[in-house]
Amino acid sequence: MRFLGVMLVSSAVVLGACGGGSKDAAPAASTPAAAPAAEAPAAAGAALPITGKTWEVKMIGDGNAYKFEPADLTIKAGDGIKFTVVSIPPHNVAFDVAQPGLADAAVKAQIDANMGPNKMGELSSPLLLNIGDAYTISFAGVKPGKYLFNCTPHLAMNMKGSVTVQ
Ligand SMILES: [Cu+2]
Repeated sequence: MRFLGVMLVSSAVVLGACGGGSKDAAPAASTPAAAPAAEAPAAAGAALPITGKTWEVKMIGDGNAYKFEPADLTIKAGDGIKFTVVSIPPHNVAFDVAQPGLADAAVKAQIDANMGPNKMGELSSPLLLNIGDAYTISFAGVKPGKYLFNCTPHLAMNMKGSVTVQ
């Protein structure tokens, strides 16, 4: 009995030592736990494919004027828009992240996800460098509303448009 008692005391000492050691490790253990939370926003809003009509918008420049044609479109939920370079590239499609229509973070995340992985930045398509290049955006999963976009290279020349999702 005396021997067993010594064994129990020894175990308690060992456990105590381990307990002290784990305090030092605590900050490291909390770091991995915080990482998934930081990545969560990037996972919000998976891209959804077009389920309805694909509308056509031309991207046009003639040296004096730069425009989307048609500049304003009204589409239905699940539709998409195919933007095609007709003249004087480069053009792109960029949604102003600060516009009132995108105050809803879910809408912003859905459009951004639908714009695919090759964006120049949030809500900003890659530059289309050649005549005939096209870029299609699905508006599936995007709540009804009016969303304004522009062409980054020609924003100063008022190359702007809008899509109203019904
Ligand atoms: Cu342009």
